[in-house]
Amino acid sequence: MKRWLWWVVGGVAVVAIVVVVVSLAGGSDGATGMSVSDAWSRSTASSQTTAAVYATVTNNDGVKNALVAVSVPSAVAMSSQLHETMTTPATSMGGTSMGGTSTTMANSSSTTDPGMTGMQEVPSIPVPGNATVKLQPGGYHVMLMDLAKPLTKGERFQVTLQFAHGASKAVSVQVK
Ligand SMILES: [Cu+2]
Repeated sequence: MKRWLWWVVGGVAVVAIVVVVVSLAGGSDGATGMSVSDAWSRSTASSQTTAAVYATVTNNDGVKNALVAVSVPSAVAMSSQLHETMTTPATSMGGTSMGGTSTTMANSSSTTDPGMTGMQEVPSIPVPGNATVKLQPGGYHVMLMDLAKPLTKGERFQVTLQFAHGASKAVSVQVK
């Protein structure tokens, strides 16, 4: 191979390495190392006073983190909470579980009938290191309480997610 060609190959290699290093630095940039994507909510009927927000939360760091709080503009809702949806096992009817487990939803006004779905507020949503946690129907979600007005399909609003480690993150939520 001609000498000048080696210089070209070498040059390309150097450029490639620089690009990789720069993009890696960019990936771990965000003060928290957390990224949030696909934030969405269902449109609501005028009679609805609450709504759930779903999203994909990714921890780009090797250190475990957690979603610990969420805030929402008062123009959207009065307050917001972290929730977990749970289905009561139909087999628990008759109560083979003594005490403990049956008290988990005692504070919830949601139904706790066996086989029915209820939800409760949780203090935090854990996000293990280098892992992705999905806030999705049937699982974790952000609950908007006392909506200021119905959520209309196509509109967007912002919520701010607060993580245990690092800065908070403003997220644009798409109403579907
Ligand atoms: Cu909820």
